[in-house]
Amino acid sequence: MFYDMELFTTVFKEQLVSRLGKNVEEATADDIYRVLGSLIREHIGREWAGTNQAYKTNREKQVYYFSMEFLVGRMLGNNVLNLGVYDTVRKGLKELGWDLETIEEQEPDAGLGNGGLGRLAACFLDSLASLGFAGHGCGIRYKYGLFEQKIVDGHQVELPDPWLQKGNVWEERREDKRVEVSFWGRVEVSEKNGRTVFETVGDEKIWAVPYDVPIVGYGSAHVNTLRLWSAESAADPAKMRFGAQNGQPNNGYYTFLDYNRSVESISEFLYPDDSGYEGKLLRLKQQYFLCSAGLQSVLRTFGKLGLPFTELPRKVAVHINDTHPTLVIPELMRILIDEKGFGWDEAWDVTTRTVSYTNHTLMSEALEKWPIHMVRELLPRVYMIIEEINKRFCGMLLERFPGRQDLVSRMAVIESGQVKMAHLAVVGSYSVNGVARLHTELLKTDVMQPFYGLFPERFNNKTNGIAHRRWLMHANPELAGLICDSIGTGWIEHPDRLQELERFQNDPLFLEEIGRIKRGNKLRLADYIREKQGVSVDPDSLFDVQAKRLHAYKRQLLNVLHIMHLYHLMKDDPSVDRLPRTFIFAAKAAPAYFLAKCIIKLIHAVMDTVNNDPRMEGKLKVVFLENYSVSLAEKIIPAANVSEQISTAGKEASGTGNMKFMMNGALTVGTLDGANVEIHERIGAENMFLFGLRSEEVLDYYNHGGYLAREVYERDPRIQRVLDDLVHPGPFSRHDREFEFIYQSLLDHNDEFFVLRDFAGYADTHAAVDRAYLNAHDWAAKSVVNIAHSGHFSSDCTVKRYASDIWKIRPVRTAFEIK
Ligand code: 26V
Repeated sequence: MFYDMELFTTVFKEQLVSRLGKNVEEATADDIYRVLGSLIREHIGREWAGTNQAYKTNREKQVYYFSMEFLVGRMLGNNVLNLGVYDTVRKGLKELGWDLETIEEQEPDAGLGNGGLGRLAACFLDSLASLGFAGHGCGIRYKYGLFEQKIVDGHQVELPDPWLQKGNVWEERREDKRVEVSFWGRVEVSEKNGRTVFETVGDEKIWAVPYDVPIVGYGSAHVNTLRLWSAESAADPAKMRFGAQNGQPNNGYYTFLDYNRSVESISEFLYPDDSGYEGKLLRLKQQYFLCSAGLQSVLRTFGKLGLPFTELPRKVAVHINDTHPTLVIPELMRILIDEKGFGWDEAWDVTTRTVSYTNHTLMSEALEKWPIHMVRELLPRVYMIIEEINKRFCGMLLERFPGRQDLVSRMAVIESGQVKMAHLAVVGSYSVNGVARLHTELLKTDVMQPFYGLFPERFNNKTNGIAHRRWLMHANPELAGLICDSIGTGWIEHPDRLQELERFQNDPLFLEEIGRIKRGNKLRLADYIREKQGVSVDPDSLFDVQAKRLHAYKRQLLNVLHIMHLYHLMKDDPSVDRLPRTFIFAAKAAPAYFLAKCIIKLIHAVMDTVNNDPRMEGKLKVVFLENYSVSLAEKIIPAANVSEQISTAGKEASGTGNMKFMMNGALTVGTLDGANVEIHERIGAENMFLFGLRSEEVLDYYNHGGYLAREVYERDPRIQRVLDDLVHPGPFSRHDREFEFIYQSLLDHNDEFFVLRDFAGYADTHAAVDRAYLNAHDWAAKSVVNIAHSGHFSSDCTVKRYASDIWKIRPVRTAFEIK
C-alpha cells in the first residue's frame, strides 16, 4: 500500500474505520498519526523478521551496543524516509487533507537521553541498520524521558515527560523474552565435586521485560532491533523473596506494595544529571538491571548457535557507551563462572575479548565511582568478582613494576573505598576509544596515561558522527533536494560524495539557491518563535545559535557576556555599524546544577532588556527556546547562519552539534576543541571563525598557574563593564544573587573555564563575522564548503570504522537484497 498513492489513500481510509471507527472527516491529527504509525510498524514486520532470519542463517557475528541512553527523538519521519515511501505518504495524506509534517508533530519525542552521548547512540543505530550491519541497541525503557523544561520568570522548571502515556506505536512487548534480575542477598560458598560453588541466597528477584523497537535502515532491507528493558515485579509474589530491603532484614514493614514500588522505580525515569557524577543507589540498580538483562538475552541468542561459550568473542561484540554499562564485565564473568562452569582465566579471556568501551569525557567530575559498600550490598557476587579482578590486576602491576605502590594505587580498580568504573572498563575490555582525535590524544597522554603505557594496543580513536539522513535529508529536505539536483543521489549512501558540491562554490545560481533555502528555514523558525514565545524576529538578521546542554565548560556565559557588550556598544553610539543579529539559545540545565541555572536566568534578563529596548529594534534580538529536544533541534539547526562551538579547549570530548550545523550550512564560531579540530582541518581556517586558547595553553595554565582572571578584568574596560552589570543594579540586574554567583565564579574563583581570557578574541571574531556576512556571495560559498565536507562526519563513516577496527564485522546481505 505504501508504494501506490491511490492504494494508500483507499487502505488508509478503511483502516481508520476498522481501527478507530472514524472516517477521515472525523479523525484528529493524533488519530491519523496512530493509524499511520501502526501501519508503518506492521509494514516493517516482514523486513524485520527477514533480517533476523538472515542473521540466523548466516550465523552472523552480532554487535550489541549497551547504553543507558538512546536519544531517538521522533521515529515516524525517519522510518517513512528510510522505507523510501516519504513521497507516497506525503501526497496520500495531502489527498486526505493532512500535512505529513503536522502528523509527525503528533509523535512525542523518545527523549531517553541527556544530550550528545544518547543522541550518538541513536545515530549509530541508524547507520548500523542502513549499512547492513548486525548491530542492535540495548537500553532501558524509561517511563519518563528527560524532563520537560519550562521557563517561569527566567527560571528553569522541570516537569515530567510521560512520553508513553498515549502508548507507543513502534514498540513490541516481548513477554516471552523476559529474564530475571537479582539484587541484594548474600553469597554462600561451598565445595561441590571438588569445585568451589557460589550461590546467592536471600536475594530479591525481579523481571526484566523487553520492548523491541525496529530500527529501519535506509533502503529498508535491514531492520535491526533496539531492545529496551522494563522492570516489573514478579508475577507470582509467593515465589519472590522479600527477605531484605536495602540490605536490612525484613522487619515486617516491607510489603509487596513496597517491593512493587521499588521494582518499578528501576525503569521509571532517566537521570537528568549529565552534570557532575551522582552516586545514587537507584542509578546503580538501573545500570546493573541493564547489564544483567541485556547480557542474559545476548547469551540466550548465542546459545542457539550450539557453540561452546569459548567461541563467544567470535560471534558477539558487546560495546559499552561510556562507563555506565561497565558492570557487563563482572556480570559476564559471573555467568561464565557460576553458570557455565568456566575457570577464572578462561572466563577472563572470553570477557576481555568480547567487551569494548568508548570514553566520552575527560572531566573528572563525570568519572563514575561507586562506594564499595553500595556495590557489595546491592550486588554481592558481582562485587566479589570485581574484588578478584582488582586483586589480580594489582598483583600483575606489582610484578611488572616492583615497588611502585604509588602506581598501583593510581591505577587500581578499587581504591579509597570506591570502585572506579573507568579503570574497570579499561582493564576488562580489548578496546578503549575516544570520540575525537584531540580527545583520544588527551586520554592517552593525560587522564589515562598509565593505562595507555600498559595497554597501548587497546587505545584508538573513533571520531563521532551524525546520521545525515535525519540531520540533512529529514531536517532540511529542500537542501537535500538541491543537493540531489546538483550532484545526484549517490551521497545518500556515500556521504563522502557531498564533496562534489565544492565545484558549486563559485556558481552564482547555486549560491543563490543556498541563500533562498536558508531564508525559508529561517522564516519557518521565525514563525515557530512567534507562535511559542510571542517574539518576532527578523529573518534577514543573522541567526546566531548556541543549542546544547548548559555547562560551564561549554561557555554559554561567554556568549551572553558578549551580547551584553554589544548592547552597550549600540546603545552608547547608535551610529555604530553592526549587522542585525538574532542570538538564539536552547539549553537544558541539570536540575541540581546551580551555576547552569544562574546562566539561564542571565540569558533571560539580557533577553528582557534587549528585546524591550526600542533602540535595539532592527539591531539586536535574543531568544531562548524552551525545552531543547531532538525535534526542536531539527527545526533550529537548518535555520542557523552561525553555529557557536565555544567550549574551553580540551574540555568538549567531541561535540556532535558542531557537525549538524555544518551539514546544514552554518559557519562555526569555535575554539580548537573536540571535533572542531578535525572540522578545521577539512575546511580550513577561511571557512570558519576560530578564536581562543589552544588546549596546550589551557593545560599549561592548569598545570603551572599564571592565569589571573582579575587582571584581565582590570585591563579590559569592556569586561569590567559587563561584569559590573552583574552586581550593580542597571540594565540587567537588580541585585540578583544568581548574578552575584556568576560574578564570583569568574573573579573570586578565578574563572575555571577562561571565559574572560577568551573574551577579547571572541569579540574580535564576531566583528569579523559581521564583515563576512555582508558579502552574501562569499558567505554562501563558505557555507557550501562546510556542507561539502560534512559528509566526512556522517555516522556511516564512524560506524564503518568501529565495524572494521573494533567489532570485526562486515555488512550482511539479506534475502531482500539478494533477490
Ligand atoms: C560532562 C561534565 C562536565 C562538567 C560537569 C560534569 C559533567 C558530566 C558529564 C559530562 C559528559 C558525560 C558524558 C557525555 O555526555 N559526553 C559527551 O559525549 C558526546 C558523544 O561522544 C560528545 O560529543 C560530547 O563532547 C561529550 O561531552
